[in-house]
Amino acid sequence: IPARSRGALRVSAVAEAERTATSSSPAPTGDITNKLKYLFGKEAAETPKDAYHGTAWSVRERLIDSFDKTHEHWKKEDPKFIYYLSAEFLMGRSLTNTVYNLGLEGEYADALRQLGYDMEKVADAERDAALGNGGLGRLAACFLDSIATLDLPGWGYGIRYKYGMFKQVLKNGYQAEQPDIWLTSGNPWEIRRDGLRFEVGFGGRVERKKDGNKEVTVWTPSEKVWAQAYDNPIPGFSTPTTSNLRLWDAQPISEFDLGAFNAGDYDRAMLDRERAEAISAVLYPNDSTPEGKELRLKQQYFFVCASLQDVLSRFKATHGTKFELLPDKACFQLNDTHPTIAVAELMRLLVDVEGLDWDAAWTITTKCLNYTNHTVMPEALEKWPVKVMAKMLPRHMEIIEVINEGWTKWLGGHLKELKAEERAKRISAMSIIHENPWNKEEMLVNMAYLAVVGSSAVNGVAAIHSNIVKDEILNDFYQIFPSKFQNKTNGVTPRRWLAWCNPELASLITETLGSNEWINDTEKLSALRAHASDPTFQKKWAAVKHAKKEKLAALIKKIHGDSVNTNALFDIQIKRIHEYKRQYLNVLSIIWRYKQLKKMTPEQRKKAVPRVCLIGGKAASAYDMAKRIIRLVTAVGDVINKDPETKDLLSLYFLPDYNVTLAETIIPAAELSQHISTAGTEASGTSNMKFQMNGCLIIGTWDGANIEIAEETGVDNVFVFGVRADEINQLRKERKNFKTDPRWDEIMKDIEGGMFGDKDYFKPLVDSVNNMKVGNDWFLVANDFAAYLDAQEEVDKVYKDQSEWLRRSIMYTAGSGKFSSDRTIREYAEDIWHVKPSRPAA
Ligand code: 475
Repeated sequence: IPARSRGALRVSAVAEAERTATSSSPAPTGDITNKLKYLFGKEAAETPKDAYHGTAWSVRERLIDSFDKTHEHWKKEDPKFIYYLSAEFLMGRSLTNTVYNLGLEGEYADALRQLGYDMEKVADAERDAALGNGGLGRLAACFLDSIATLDLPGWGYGIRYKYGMFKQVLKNGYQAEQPDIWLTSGNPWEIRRDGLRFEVGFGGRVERKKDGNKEVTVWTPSEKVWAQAYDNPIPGFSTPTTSNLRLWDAQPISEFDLGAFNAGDYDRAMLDRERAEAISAVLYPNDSTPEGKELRLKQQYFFVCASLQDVLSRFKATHGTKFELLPDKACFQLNDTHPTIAVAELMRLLVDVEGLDWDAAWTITTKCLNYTNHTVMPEALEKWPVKVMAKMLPRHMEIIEVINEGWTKWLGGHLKELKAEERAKRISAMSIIHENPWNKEEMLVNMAYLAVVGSSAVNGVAAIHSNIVKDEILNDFYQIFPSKFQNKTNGVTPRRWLAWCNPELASLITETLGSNEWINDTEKLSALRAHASDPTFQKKWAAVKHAKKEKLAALIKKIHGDSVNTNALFDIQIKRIHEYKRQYLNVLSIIWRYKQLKKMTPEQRKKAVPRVCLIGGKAASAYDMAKRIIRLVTAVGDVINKDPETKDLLSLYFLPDYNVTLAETIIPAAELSQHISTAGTEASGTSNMKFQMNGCLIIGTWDGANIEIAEETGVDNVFVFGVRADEINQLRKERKNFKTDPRWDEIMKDIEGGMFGDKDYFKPLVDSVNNMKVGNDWFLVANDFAAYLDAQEEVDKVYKDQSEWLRRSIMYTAGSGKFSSDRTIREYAEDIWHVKPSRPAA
């Protein structure tokens, strides 16, 4: 019996047997070959890719059956729906997840075996759907898994980018970007909904007209495109519910200008098509910094407009024009400010198109919308120039002006106790439309302010972050509407991030706990605590980790051609490259470690803890400093990996093109993971939760969800170091008095002196942290350096005591119950959305 069919999957295997007994679906083997023959013109699966295509198109039909049943059920029941509006969904691969969530793994694994294939190899032929940058996009994907698994009526809405997150390659150690062409072989996981499309307009003019005695506003856009719907079914686990991610593709209204073509103007003939298709062509590759480009606003409005029209048209089909019922039937979660134009668009649809009066429309709008903030980076708070907005969305700009007038007037009344001058100051500070502080000529629309004013609830994504949102970022608003502000600590799906990516550990857990119920109820993992110090259990636990390390080592060998020491501590930092995430701090400590090893005698070296350090992540293409950090990693790696004296004791590899699939191999193999952002800068982090679930120890700052992870795991089990969030402001002010550590000075000299080559290229990096004048070393790398080295020393000490290390490792998994996205979604459903489960019959 293959490992995957045992243990962890026992319960679903039973469900599967029951399902096959009653199912009318064809036997997978024949179906897979049929799909290959009739869809791909192939007589047999000659390659894993063929086998993947046949399998995926076969599984797709099961998925559609389940999708249809769910949606028939919901149509009949008419429950309240949650719509998750997000510019990004970082889904990764679908085959394994679908097969496992639907409980079909045994059936398809057997079928593939008969065809001479192994499921894992076949799954490997799938390309990632990388329609997101990082944290916020992957969170949206985890949320969809939980929404379906909890039977909550809900959909995701987003953009069907033709090119997702760029592919990162290394050229001589520098990042280079290549387009992500992911749709070329067709996408079995989507259904194009023929005829389901909405018009989306841009630009043009706004006029008042008389309709009887009523004055109506008519917007005549100068440019129009179709938003064409593509549905991506989202299977829940261990439930008949299959929910939906509806993505919009931009298409031209007129196929092609035959007149222009006939006149010989071929370029003009294609112009409309190109302009339209550009809207959903590319994902902006920025994480935590907004892209102030017009096309970005166009993308945002495009998907919001189509999604709202879609929801309203379904609402009208059942409830006609009783829009006062809308808040009982639909609510929207704005994933960061990217979909915030929804505030103005819902107003436009209700007032201009449906004819509601302004106040009624405003009540409905604010009841339906909620906003999540995902970042504290001040530069990331989106602001659109009024000029840009007025040109592209003239009616929306007017609506925002009216909203702002109403809001500031209301605020004036609310603050009437204040002295006139103070009151004026407060109002101007909270105005949705305000001056650009860097350019007094320019007026800006502050999207976060619009989101707060237009929403019922506003939340941060970890306890500390929600406090920062209340006390700093949106403090003015918090003072006015304290009850709007909430915390919803992030979570990750335990299906993809433990059960499916680490079936060996999942089996061990299921065997130990006596059932696999933990997959739906991660609080049950806490029962592992009783086994944490049991040597027999520890041995089994260690064996799983070792097997996963071997697998990762094989991948490193494939990428870099080197064999790494699998008895070494696997030390990992994977996330977007950003100064605030401080990959730089990590590299500096690796340099220090290397220098120490070099000084040791052979005897001393025998006592050193060997480490394999891995760093992965993409730098936004225009983020120069982040690219220099990547180069520093590869340059340091080039030196130390070639040193025969130390290479078994220390190696450093950059893993290119970090993505969801790579994470699924890296995380189960990790023993130590790094979450070392400057305190107060990482809103939450979610990979920290994935590592924790997989029994990986954490070295981290008192930041984001690290804090809650430490509380659940036992603070003493976590390597916490560095300054706290409340010290940051003071420390930044005192930069010039800061005395750097002598070890730091030495390393800075090494880099400047060219120990790793490329010294000119690294100079800005050194300068950014090494000139202790006001404003420099903004992320306090130098400040935390000594404490970080101490914490790393503590890591070595504990690693030498393997039974203590393993005890902690087990305590991590045992303490991870809180960080299932099922918990997070339940909280959203109860506290914000007020949606209830509605499960179709099996
Ligand atoms: C946080 N992305 C993590 C995660 O809550 C947190 C911003 C602008 C434009 C495009 N993308 C963004 C983010 O701000 C983002 O992903 N933020 C991340 O959200 C989920 O766990 O700490 O950095």
